Amino acid sequence: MQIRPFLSLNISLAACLLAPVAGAQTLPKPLPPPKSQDEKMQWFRQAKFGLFIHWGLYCIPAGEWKGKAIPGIGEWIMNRAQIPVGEYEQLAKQFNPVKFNAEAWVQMAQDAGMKYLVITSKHHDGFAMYHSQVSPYNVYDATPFHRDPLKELAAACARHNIRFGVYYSQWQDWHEKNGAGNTWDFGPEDTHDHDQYLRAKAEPQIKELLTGYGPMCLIWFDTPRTMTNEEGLRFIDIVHTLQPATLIDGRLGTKGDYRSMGDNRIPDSVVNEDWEVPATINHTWGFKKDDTDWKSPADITFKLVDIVSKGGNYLLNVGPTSEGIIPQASQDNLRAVGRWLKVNGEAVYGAGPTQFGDELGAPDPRNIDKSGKPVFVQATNWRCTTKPGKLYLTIFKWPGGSMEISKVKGHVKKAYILAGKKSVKIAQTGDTVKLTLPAAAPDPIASVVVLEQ
Ligand code: H79
Repeated sequence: MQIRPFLSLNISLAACLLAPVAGAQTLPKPLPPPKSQDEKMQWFRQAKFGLFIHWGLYCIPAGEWKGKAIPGIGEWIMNRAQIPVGEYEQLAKQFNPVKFNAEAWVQMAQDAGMKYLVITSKHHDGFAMYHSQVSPYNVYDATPFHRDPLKELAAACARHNIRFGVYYSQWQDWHEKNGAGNTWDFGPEDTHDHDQYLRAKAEPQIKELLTGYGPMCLIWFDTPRTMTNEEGLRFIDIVHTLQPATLIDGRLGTKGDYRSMGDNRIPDSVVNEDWEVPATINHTWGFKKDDTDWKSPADITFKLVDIVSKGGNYLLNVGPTSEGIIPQASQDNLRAVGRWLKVNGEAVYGAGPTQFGDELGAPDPRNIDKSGKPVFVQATNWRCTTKPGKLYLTIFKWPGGSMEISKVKGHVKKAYILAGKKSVKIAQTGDTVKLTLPAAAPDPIASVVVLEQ
């Protein structure tokens, strides 16, 4: 019959339009192998700002166990409260985040001006947040939710042109007797057969993630501890075989594609290699109900521009609740950063580090730390980011009237305020450029002055 192809086409079209809800998700094919390391890193160097998401069973206790507040980061509650596997597992039966909406999360990332998204596929607690065939201890098989949120997020990211990646804790696994970290159930670490764990769970799960979720922009490994170089290379081999374009972070226990700084550790000065800093928006990664100390839009914007001016990327975390909601304050603050980026993003995306350095701060010789080194005192007036022929001065503390920049390399032809392209008068003497500025700051968060050379 002639009509059949039309019918099936219409059905698949309808399925595609209804895709935001659970069920069949359309995912693009993985990317072709990059021709060089530069080509492989290209998107990462452009992106600069990513959304980290820590979501797992720990969002249910949300920092409290049996009526007691458990100090420290929320996703560590199983460890900090020494919860036996048999008890912690019971949380899965309660996990039913009916308000989860992949489309809404990805829309928020886009509104915030973020270009990639990295979500916990399995944290140290061992619970897979996707439909794994390797272990039934996963969100699809062990919970009443019975959906695969990673598949829904990967599809939403593809629709919004946001790159999708996963966090995977490859060494610690507090649910398995051979995983690292759980000594309260499984005894001392030297009785765990870590290599067996890698072969039986971590490696097969990484293979699943690289085959069922479309293009994986990166895998964010964490806490390699005593992992060997040889064990790290086995993961690299899997990634290179299945998705050669996927980046590997700096915490695999062997060399990755870029350097990962410590959690919330922004370096004091320029680091001349590809790097990223993972950071919290309050003081926890996984949701904690009593942590409401949110970083403000101005603070996040400063940290973003500061990081870009030092050559890095900012992977900023949110911790959704057990209902599937990203806390409203996180959403509001991120969207405010996004509004700033809509106007000033040219100074951030694809921008290189400062050509100065003195504006970053200086060590204080009168203040010596425990290791005998002078403590670095950060300056916060302005930052510089660069593109060929352009210097972007993002000014956080508006000087009012005028500003002098010294050690400028080369001749500055013209200057203007990025928002509205309003021209700024310049006078250059040698390597010093004097800018005549409006008395009041054009933007309450920060204003960008562009110097063209
Ligand atoms: O996923 C996030 C953290 O859970 C993870 N890395 C980021 C991205 C991470 N794993 N380990 N660490 C960070 C270092 C953890 C240190 C501590 Fe603790 C956890 C300090 C307090 C709780 C371990 C347990 C050391 C003291 C108690």
